[in-house]
Amino acid sequence: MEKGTCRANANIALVKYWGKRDETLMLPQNGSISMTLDGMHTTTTVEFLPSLKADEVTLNDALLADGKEFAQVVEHLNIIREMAKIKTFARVASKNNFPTAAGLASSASGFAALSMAAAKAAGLKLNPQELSMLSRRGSGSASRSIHGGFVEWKRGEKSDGTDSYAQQIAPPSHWPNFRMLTTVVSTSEKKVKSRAGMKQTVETCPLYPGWLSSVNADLDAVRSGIKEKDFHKVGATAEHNCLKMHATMIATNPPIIYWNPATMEIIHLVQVMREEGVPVYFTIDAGPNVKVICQEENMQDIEARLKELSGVKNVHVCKPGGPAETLKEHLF
Ligand code: 2P0
Repeated sequence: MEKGTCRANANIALVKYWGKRDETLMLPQNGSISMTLDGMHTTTTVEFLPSLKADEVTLNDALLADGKEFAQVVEHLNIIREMAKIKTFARVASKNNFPTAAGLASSASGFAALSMAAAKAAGLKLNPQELSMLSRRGSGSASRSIHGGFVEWKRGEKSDGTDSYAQQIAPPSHWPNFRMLTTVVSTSEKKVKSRAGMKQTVETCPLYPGWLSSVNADLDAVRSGIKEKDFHKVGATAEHNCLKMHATMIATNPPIIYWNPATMEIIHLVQVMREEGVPVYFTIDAGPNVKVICQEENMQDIEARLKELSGVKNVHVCKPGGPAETLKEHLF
């Protein structure tokens, strides 16, 4: 069998995925919309080798020993082996080009690259819709990293998940001056992982029904805002959507508070800049790092103002990026 090597970019949600309706099939309670990030990617090579006695996985050149990460990769390879009707173990090498501490979720780019590379190595011919559904099984947000530009992951209605996959809303060329500045305020590992945090929210948060009943309006606004290139509509809706998600986290029992003082400093600065007339908004995922949303013409000033804050360790500038792709050069 041949080797498969693929590369997928990370993504940041403008309308968030928060909560599952099926934890095995990784089906979401609500749809979500993201921007794929240019140049923040994972590259993965997979080869199924009859000589192996077990799967062998390296991440950033370090062998993954038994542990949660290794188990998740093996579980995902099992899904692909079942689809391809093979029993062969695989060698997997995966590398992120962004620092793991950059405040970006590597599970989205990681499971998209792994799905595409392993499907290719197993001889499966999957279309983007099937690849998105396969990536979803590894990590929900990975379903969106198959596509470039602005992407919507449909909630779907069916219990077998066959209608829950991501589709492109617009390619990167549609809105090339859209920018996402990822500010790093903390590099320590978060106490509550997204998977556990969303489960606890669904199970214990009295505000969660409010989240669900308002998210479709946010999806409509961000989807049409992207099509119309209405920066204010997209930014304001994304910011409000993120605050609603964090409100559900905070009102969960026990509470999950991902923010730290530097997070608040950035939120305040964004509000001050907006009062000064600068079109700028923020979004925050399951952690303290803030992603600042702006357009290229205001980017340099905003970046400089962010770097003046004592709590900001680093700022990474991202444009809309391309889809997951197959590479000819392998990692081994
Ligand atoms: C998102 N997050 O839409 C949301 C916003 C975090 C906050 O997708 O359990 O790593 O693997 O499906 O995809 C992070 O959750 O969770 C995430 P699993 P995932 O980007």
